[in-house]
Amino acid sequence: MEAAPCAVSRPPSSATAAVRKRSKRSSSFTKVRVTASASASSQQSNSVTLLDYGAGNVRSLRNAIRHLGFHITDVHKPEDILTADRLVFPGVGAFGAAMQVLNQTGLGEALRMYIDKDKPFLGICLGLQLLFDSSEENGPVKGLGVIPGTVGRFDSTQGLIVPHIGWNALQPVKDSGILHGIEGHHVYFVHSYRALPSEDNKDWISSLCYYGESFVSSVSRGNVNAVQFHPEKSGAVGLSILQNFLRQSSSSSLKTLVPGKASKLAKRVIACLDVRANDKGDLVVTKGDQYDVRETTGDNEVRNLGKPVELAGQYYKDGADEVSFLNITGFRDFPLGDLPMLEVLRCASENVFVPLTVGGGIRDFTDANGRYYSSLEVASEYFRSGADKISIGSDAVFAAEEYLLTGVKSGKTSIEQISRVYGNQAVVVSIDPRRVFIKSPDEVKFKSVKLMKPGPNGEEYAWYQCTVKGGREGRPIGAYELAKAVEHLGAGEILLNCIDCDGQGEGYDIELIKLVSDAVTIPVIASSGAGAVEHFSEVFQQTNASAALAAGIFHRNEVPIQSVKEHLLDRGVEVRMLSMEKTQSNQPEMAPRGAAAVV
Ligand code: 1PR
Repeated sequence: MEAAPCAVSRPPSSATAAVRKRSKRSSSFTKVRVTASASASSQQSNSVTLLDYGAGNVRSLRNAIRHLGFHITDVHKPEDILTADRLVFPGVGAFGAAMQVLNQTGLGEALRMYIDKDKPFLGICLGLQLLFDSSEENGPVKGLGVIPGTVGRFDSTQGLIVPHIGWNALQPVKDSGILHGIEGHHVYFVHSYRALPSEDNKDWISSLCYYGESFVSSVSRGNVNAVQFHPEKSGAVGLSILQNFLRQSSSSSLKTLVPGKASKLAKRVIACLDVRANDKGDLVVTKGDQYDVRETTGDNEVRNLGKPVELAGQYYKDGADEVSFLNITGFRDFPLGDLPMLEVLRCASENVFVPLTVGGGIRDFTDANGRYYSSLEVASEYFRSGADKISIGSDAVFAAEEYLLTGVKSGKTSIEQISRVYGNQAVVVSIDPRRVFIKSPDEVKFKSVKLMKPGPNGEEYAWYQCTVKGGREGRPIGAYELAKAVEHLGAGEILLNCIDCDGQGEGYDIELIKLVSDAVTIPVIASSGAGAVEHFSEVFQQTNASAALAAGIFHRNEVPIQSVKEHLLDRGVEVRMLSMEKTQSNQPEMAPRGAAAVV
């Protein structure tokens, strides 16, 4: 079913209705005997069949396919696979759970038959891994057995940051139609498991990618293709790959990109939108000074810097590698009652083809009618609305405190619940620390740093006290301790803010970012304080941050995202640049608007 047109307004339905409306697709498959004599296809030429077994968010992929002018037909039973003209299989969730669904419903057998017949197929992410013999993820678990080899986890024992999240470069090893011209361009990966190249599977491999080792980033044989990265989240480059598959282009009509210079995992530049309702009840993008978002003059209104969907679209076109939405009053409102926020996400995801993160209010909740919602249900609603990752703030602090107190993983915290179902790469923990100056590290039990610049009373050290509820309440835990605890609980990434630096434009808190990014082996996003392009190179050159997030300078149009990236390139920091499609004028290919623009 096509989505209703986007308009962010207060919908009439209640939160409960929104939760009830959730798709039950995962349980709707019935086991049907698969025969090779399934009826001939009646698909239209602009129709693509999507195998979504209901284990996670494939909204972005649906949006990308529709954006390219194609109509989606969903698979409900194994025969739908056999009658497909072209099939896209975006594997989501864990390998074992996916294989269980495929085996129980007969879809796995149908998939094997479809692939055997060499019909047009595109597997994405887990959709590539499932083609292999087996996976070590919670296993070993047997896969579809189409490609020889075992899928294993990246090795983080030597300090490699896992999950592998971000924009990395492909090294094509053979000419595969859909990857035409991809060499030198970045595409977006997010995964902890990978398949390795071997003698047995070398005929399948169409490209490799380097991350600590060379792993299989795409396979291709005849009409069967699969990619480890996410084309639907890889901006214009990814859309051109999808389009090459969907159009089943002859080699003469394949999209060609101007050669890029990508060679390795890029540092990411993230635009952040702090969102809340203003005093009139409209959802606006706001921005604080040390978390105070009210104007200091007049009626002390909530600072209004624009409309969330519009700004997200603009930042995508400007080259942001990710866009984050933080619902900054989510801690006091029930997020599923905040339907405009879900609507913002739904609308933004229709035109933004880079990853979207959303945070604010993710926790277990009991509403006024006594209905209990788990944090997993809250997060699921965000994923269904278009989020690729969710970000947990206050609730992660309480979870970490509990874990450090008991030393036991209860399995019930929001981090554990959500990462178990969606994978740890989908769970970001947002930390809101405030600097506390001390004269000696012995004054506190928390890890402190020696300051480059002494505190107001000559203090030489500081520790970083975590806060909850948007900085309103300090907690007895430091940023270092919290980061390590949430990594153990299953967080896949850390968004590291700093209340002291927020909105000040004087640069990131290098001491804090170094402290945390040296302590964990999951990616750390540096946040708070960017005011000039030099602040970005400083944070990447002096710390292990994988990404740098900024808000104020982008909202106030002080520095365009492209200038940040050009500066970083100039300083030898690898970043993703907007791709150029080979046209007569060689204009940069921005986000294509509808199929006509990209044909
Ligand atoms: O606690 O799970 O409900 O999540 C609430 C989320 O909202 C947290 O991620 C928290 O960081 C965020 N938040 C709460 N209150 C505020 C506030 O500003 N009053 N915003 C807030 C946090 C910090 C950054 C900001 C950077 C960059 N904003 O997101 O965008 O500091 O700004 P800059 O480049 O202008 O310096 P929960």
